[in-house]
Amino acid sequence: MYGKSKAVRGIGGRIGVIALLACCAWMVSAAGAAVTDWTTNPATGNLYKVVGPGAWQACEDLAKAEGAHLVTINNWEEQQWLRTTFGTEQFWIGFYQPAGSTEPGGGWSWISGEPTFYTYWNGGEPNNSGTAENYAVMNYGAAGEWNDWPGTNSFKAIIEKPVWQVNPGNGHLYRVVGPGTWQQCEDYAKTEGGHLATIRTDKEQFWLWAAFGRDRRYYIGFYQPSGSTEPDGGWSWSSGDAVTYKNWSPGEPSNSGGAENWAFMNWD
Ligand SMILES: [Ca+2]
Ligand SMILES: [Ca+2]
Ligand SMILES: [Ca+2]
Repeated sequence: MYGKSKAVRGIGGRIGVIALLACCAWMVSAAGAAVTDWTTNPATGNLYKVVGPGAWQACEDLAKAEGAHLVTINNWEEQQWLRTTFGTEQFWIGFYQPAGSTEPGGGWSWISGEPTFYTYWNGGEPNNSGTAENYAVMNYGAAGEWNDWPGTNSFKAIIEKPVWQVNPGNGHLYRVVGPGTWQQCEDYAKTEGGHLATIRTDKEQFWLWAAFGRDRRYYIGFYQPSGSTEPDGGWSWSSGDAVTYKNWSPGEPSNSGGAENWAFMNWD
């Protein structure tokens, strides 16, 4: 299990890293119920289906009744999977512009609360054409690009339900979020009652590899508070747990680019 995986270098400072969220053992897992009308996206593990047609808020209300939200499109892979799976008609997605935002591009947010990182607007959109175009569809453009429409328009909608994986070794729940900055992902984790993943033992590290793979980088909850001695002073878990395990790649932490204060797994 210690075999070195293929390193994926060159992540670049502009690119957000996917994060592993861990949640408390007392949270009830939604898994287990036989749900036949949902489709699982193997890349995210989450469940998706089409509801509506209806106004944007009416579709979000349908989603909430199912423990879901209108879909959050986190990256190009998810965008393409949705189009391949559900087709090319215009669907409401969970992207919206809160009242008072600067038009036409200000304030766009995911109703799930996930970090806003990836967008795929059609050329010239969002344009707030007419009045109050504050809600987004996918598949407006020929390649699936997004448009802002008034929320009173009627479209079908794609909804997305998060699926947590249970680590039988500790009873904790985990899922992938992002991409986003470390802080964005940690803030989102807190809204779910958790934190970025804490790795306390080699067993927990191995389970994360088995569950989420070694070929993508994931932020974990390890960080270096400001004012710490570089490069290895002060490293702490955002959960507040004691530091009982470290799995730095040789030569890390290096602070090589300056201000390297947040850790991800699967560097090597
Ligand atoms: Ca998503
Ligand atoms: Ca608008
Ligand atoms: Ca528009």
